[in-house]
Amino acid sequence: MELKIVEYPDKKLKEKSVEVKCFDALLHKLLDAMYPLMLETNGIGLAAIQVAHAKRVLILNIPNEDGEQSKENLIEMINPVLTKKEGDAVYQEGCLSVPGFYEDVNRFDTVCVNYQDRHGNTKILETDGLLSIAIQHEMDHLEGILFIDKLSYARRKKFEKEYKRMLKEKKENKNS
Ligand code: QAP
Ligand code: CO
Repeated sequence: MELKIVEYPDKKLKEKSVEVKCFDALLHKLLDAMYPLMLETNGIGLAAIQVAHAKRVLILNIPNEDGEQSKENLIEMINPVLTKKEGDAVYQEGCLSVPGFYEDVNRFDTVCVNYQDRHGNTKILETDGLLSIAIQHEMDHLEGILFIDKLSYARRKKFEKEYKRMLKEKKENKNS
């Protein structure tokens, strides 16, 4: 399966993803193609809408103490639902769909998430720290929400200015 990352300001990223009902080979193919792409692009989390598939699917792979990612730590979540959100956390986030921009975002500290694995088995995970932030970030993608949508008016303005400049520079590099 040939996948590529959809980047802001592509309107595709605003789409609401739909529930997965078929835990079939096609779903497995999508998941299997998302993981290597996420590693190649230096991501720790990726939602299916970021590769133009509007399904309630996301993957997470938090690096270990040595900063290394491994398939053993890969989490695949289908149809995730938050059942608990507690405390406050601020984390400087980035996104593969908004390359080169990072900003502080307010999140919950601890979450409990119910989801299904690739076979349709129900799972429950309660977590905090980076994994909790990543889950909240990726679940926002399923609703068509980006981390830049959660910034204050002033910070959003700063983003638009910086990002436009970045896109312009990219274009100029291409044309020269
Ligand atoms: C979401 O984000 C996330 O700008 C995953 O040039 C963010 O993997 C989870 C990335 C913060 C937890 C905390 C971003 C790679 C990767 C870039 C990512 C870039 C290259 C972002
Ligand atoms: Co993202």
